[in-house]
Amino acid sequence: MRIVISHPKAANRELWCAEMTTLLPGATVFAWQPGDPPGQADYAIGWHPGAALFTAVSGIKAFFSSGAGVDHVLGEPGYPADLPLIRLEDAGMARQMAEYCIYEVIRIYHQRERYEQQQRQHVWRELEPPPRTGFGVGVMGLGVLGAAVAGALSGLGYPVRGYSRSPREIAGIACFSGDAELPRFLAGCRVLILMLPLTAATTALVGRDFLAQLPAGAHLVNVARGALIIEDDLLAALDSGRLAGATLDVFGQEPLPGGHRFWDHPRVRITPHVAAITLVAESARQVAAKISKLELGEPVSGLVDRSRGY
Ligand code: NDP
Ligand code: OXD
Repeated sequence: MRIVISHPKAANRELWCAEMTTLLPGATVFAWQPGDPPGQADYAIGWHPGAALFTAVSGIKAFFSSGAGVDHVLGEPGYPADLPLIRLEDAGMARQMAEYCIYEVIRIYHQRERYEQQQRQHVWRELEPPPRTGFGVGVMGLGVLGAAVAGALSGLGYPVRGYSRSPREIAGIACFSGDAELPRFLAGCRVLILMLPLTAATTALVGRDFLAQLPAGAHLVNVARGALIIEDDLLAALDSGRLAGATLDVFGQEPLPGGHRFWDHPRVRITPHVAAITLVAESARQVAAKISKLELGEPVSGLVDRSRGY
């Protein structure tokens, strides 16, 4: 069996090659990047595969995304229409996501930014905490990662509400779904965490009308994909103070250009797409187990439905 690794970062290519060689000792694992000679492989693993991979390397039976999202693959017009696409499911990302979101929610609930401001001004003043029961935290997207984030926040006693495409039932979470329930969901979110995949239905979902349905003074946390948001509309809501803050891990253009207004906006907190990074050793174990199943003709989970886009 031959496995090709295609990743824009050389260090990741090397790591994936080493891990997969150890896990599947009978396989020949090799890295490929544009400009390399053509070859043959049974499976491909990677991030942002260019169209060239699929013309240069023949025989690929399935492509494994080295991330949870698959927009980097489906946005590639050269990706063969009938090639099965399998994504990472958790693989150590759920805990990272939960920690990232808990950290943000706790900072917001406990008004840490205001205390930091007071410290700079040498002000000793106790601030009234908002009533916990009214501090609704919304998680939009209740999949593998969203459900983990919602569960972790609920475990800390925050009143958590979740939103998904199809109806869900999760103990302790008020679940909403579908277009008709979106206004009611948004109206109860003092903090809204975006955990949706980027698809045709979610692109530019978060615009002026959407943001206007959040309570005044709400915070937005985007750990999903930048293109979910219409940036000018978000900036307008932040400029006016209607939205109290935004924590952004992902952006329409990454790296975020140096001159972008987000960088210096007093209500924006930025991290460079690190909310949940791919842990290669753990991810490789998941992919190797799935390849072994496919070789036995068994079904695997994490198969992307191309018509839904996730
Ligand atoms: P899943 O596919 O497991 O879950 C997706 C969830 O979104 C499901 O609950 C689904 O609904 C819901 N959903 C999809 N489309 C819509 C829609 N149009 N309206 C409402 N709900 C919708 O994904 P994961 O939880 O594994 O990952 C989520 C995303 O997180 C990834 O796609 C990726 O973009 C991002 N990510 C970001 C990282 C970072 O470091 N910033 C790291 C890893 C992932 P339903 O339940 O009905 O199917
Ligand atoms: C992912 C990501 O989708 O890192 O895994 O964004």
